[in-house]
Amino acid sequence: MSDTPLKIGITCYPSVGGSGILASELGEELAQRGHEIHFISYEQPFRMPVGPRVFFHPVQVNSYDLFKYPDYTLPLSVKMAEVSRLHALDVLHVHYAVPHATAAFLACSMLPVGRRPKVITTLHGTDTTLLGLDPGYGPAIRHALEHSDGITTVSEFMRRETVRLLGVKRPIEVIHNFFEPHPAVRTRAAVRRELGLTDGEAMLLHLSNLRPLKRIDLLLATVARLQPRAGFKLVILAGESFAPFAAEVRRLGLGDRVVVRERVTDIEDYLQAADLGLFTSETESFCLSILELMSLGCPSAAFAVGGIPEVVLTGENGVLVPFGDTAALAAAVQSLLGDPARRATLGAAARERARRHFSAAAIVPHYESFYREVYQHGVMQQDGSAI
Ligand code: GMT
Repeated sequence: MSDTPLKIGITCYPSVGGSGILASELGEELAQRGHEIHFISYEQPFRMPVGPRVFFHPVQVNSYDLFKYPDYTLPLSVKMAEVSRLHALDVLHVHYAVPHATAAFLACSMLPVGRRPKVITTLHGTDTTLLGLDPGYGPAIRHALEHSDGITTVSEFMRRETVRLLGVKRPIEVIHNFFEPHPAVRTRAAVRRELGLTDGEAMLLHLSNLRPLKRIDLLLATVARLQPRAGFKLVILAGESFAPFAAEVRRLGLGDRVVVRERVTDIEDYLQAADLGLFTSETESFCLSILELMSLGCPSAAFAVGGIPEVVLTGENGVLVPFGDTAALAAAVQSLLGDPARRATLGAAARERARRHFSAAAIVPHYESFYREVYQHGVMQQDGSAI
C-alpha cells in the first residue's frame, strides 16, 4: 500500500483565492507523483493543471424559481458521491470547510459503507475564523469536521484558532502551504515595460482577492506616505474588480502611482518583476501571496498577523510590523526602497526559506503520508488511536 498510487478527489473553490490555488497546485504535484486526481467543482479551477491522470467533474447547479437562494451543497454532494463510486476514490480531499466538508459528509452517507472514500478537510482561513463564529454555520462546520477522517490546517496559527473557536478535540495535522513556481514566460524588463515602470521606479507588488480583511484602505494609506512618489509604483494583481477602490486612489493623489491588473494568470511574470511585496491584511492564516514572492527571491513587508510570522522571519527574509501601524510599515518600505543591497539579502534568504520549508518537495510528501495514514488507520482520536 505504501507506494500504491491513490485515487484522490479534490474539491475546492475554482476562483482566484489561496485555497483554490493551493488545491490546484497540490493536484498537479500529486498527479506528477503518479496519483489519479479528480477535481470536483462548479467551474474548472483557475490554475487547474492539464495532463495525464487529471480529470475535472463539473457540478451542475440549476436555479429553480421556487427557491429564493440556489443551493450548491446538494448537487455538489451528489457529484462527489457519483465520482467516488464511479472512480473508486480512496480519498476525498476538500479545501475550505464551507460547504465542501458538509457536502463530503453527505456524499459519504449516500455510499455503501465499504465504498466510502476517506474524507480529509483542509481548513484555510475564514472557514474557521469568520464562519466558524457564525451561529448559522459554526455547528455545521463542527459536525462536518467531527465526521472527517482527517483534518489539516495550513499553519499552526490556524490549528490553534480551530481548537479555540470551534472546540475541535480531534488531532489536527499542520501542513503548511507550498508553492512551486512555473517558469516566467516574459522577461522582467518586458513586464516592467508593460506596467509602465521607468528605470528609477521600484515595483511594489500586492496580490490578493481584495476582500475587506485584506485592508486595501491600509495598503493605500501606507503607500501614500512614501516619498518621493516618483521612486515607486504599486502594482496590484487583483482577484476581484478594483473599481470600489478607485476613488480612494484618486483622493490620495496616487492615480499615477497605482497600476492594476485583474485576474492575471501568468503570475510568475509579475512575481519576478517585483522589488518588494506589500501586504496589509488584518488576518491571514498563512498568506500564500507572500510565499509566491519569496519563491522568486522577493521579500515582503507586512503586518505581523495570524500565520504570517510562521512564513516571514522579520529582519531575516522580510519585514513585519504590528498590525495597523502604517507609519512603521511605510518607514520599513521606504528604507528598503532606498537599499537595494538589503533587499537582495532579504530576497535571497526568502528564496532559500521557501525552497527549504515551503516547496512541493518539502510539503507534498507530508500530504501523501497523511493520506496513507488516514486511509490505513481510519479516523484518529485525540490520543492517536483509531476509531
Ligand atoms: O479563508 C479565506 O479567506 C479564503 C482563503 C482563500 O481561498 O484565499 O484564504 C486563506 O487560504 C490561503 C491558502 O491557504 C491562505 O494563504 C490565506 O492566508 C487564507 N486567508 C485568510 O486566512 C484570510
